[in-house]
Amino acid sequence: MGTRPATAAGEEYHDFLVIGAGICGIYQLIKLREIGADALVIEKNADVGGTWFNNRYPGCRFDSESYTYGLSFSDEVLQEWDWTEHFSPQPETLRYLNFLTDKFNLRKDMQFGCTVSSMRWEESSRTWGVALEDGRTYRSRFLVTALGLLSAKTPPRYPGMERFRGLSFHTYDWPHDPPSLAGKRVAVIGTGATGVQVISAIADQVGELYVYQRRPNWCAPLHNRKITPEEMADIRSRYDEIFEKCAKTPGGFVHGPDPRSFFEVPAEERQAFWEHLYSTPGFEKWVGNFREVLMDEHANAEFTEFIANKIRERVKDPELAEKLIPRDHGFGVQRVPLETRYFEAYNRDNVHLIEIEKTPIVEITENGILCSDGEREFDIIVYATGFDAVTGAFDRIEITGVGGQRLKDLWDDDPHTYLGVFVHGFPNLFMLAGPQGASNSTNFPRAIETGVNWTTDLYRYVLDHGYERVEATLDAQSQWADEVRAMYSMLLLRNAKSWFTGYNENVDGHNRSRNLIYNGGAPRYRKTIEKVADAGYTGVDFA
Ligand code: NA7
Repeated sequence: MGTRPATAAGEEYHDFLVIGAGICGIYQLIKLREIGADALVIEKNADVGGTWFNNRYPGCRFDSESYTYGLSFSDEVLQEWDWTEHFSPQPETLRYLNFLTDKFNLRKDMQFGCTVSSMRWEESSRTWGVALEDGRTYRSRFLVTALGLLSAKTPPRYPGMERFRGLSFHTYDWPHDPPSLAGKRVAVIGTGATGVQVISAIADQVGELYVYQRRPNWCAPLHNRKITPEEMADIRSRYDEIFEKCAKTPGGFVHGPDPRSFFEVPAEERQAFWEHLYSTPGFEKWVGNFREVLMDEHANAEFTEFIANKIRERVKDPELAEKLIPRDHGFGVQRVPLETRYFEAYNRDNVHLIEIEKTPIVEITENGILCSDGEREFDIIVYATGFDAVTGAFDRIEITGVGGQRLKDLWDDDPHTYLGVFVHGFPNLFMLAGPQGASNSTNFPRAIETGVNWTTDLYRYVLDHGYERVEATLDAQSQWADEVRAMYSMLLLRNAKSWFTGYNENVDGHNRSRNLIYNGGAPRYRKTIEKVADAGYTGVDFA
């Protein structure tokens, strides 16, 4: 790296500063070391793990196959690590990330307890100044964000929440020393992927469980099971094949769309196919379905009815079953929560459903929750109300670029990026899980590996040429925004009120759709970024 820029007293300098020590930051540090770069990772938590460090609620686990979630870059790691369940539970995933960290001795280039409050571009030195909440400061030539897609929790904004005398927390903050649930009166607000996992896991542990449901979700069975040693040996022998399959599917999973057209397959055969899908593990029923299910209203309606009937079969009380069936959106246009006996939980006497669209929550009281039909008392209230997805983690930091432009203001209307990696006006800032990138719509680590390999090649190119300033052009960014917008328009999810469209009523200004994610699929994204690199990084200016 060229000359070291001047730093203020007490300021720590590194050529690369990576923010976040989740799977993304971990992999980026490994790759930065490979190219001999001077890099430091700073992380707000007390240790590595990101999502898997924070989310410790009961039932928290992968919805993607464990062996497709692990990083593929090291044969040694693949050979050494054993997954014990097809869909790994949180403690095991956190152990995996610690295993990686220890194996590559990463902690020596990581600092914990670093909550970043601001990141400011300084044009005169072509560096970034980063300040922490506790006053510590850093300076770097290049800044890499690995902030996570779902790391900015959004509790609801009910009056009186601070008054509640029992225990209450967002699922992201489930206490590391978990509270006893035995015999407790527990409320869970929210029925997204998180709420569904919590509800299923605790229904038989608590005294009484009240589920406060705003809108039901289309859930489908996970079909998790243990991985036997023989199965693990088989998986190990097939890793190349598994990762190759993931590389070819739009979602980066082992599941790819059925090659047949919905319209070519006779109705009876479709039903038989769906019965089969419903019995298979993981996201097969979502992303292994006919493509038209996610693109065509008629095809979507038919599969949606198939799933509604499954709910009717599984929930004993027919009236209750109808309440658990979504009415405002079809299957798969929002993130599909995968579940283990979720619907059966409602057959238990101690589980009760409160439809808050019919009897809205008025306030949280000292003793519980007051709805329009009266108050219920609780020992524990769990807010499973989701996240300010993708941009939330950026918005919580004061990020200023060229001429003092605030990133939050720039993205206020809609996020703008080039390839999900760059933002014009914010030189030397590389986003590993930024808006409009492929990681947010696919199996995260698969996309991260692609993205980090690509950015690492870019860093090498920059270092080899002695460049000190890298910035995407406005033109390239506008074209990318158009492409992202066009892809939304092809999918039924464009109309959904979910984090896929950046919709979140708990955040000012986010109760509308935004073009947050890249929906073109992993292979197409990979092809695009490879083409950009092969052509000498089109759309990027170097100085
Ligand atoms: P989600 O999927 O955004 O779900 C949030 C849930 O909380 C959903 O059921 C919401 O109802 C409900 N919600 C949100 N705000 C409120 C308020 N104010 N009152 C009542 N209910 C509310 O987040 P998750 O944490 O479940 O999942 C996030 C991702 O984590 C998931 O996609 C996986 O990738 C892992 P709504 O449906 O909006 O009516």
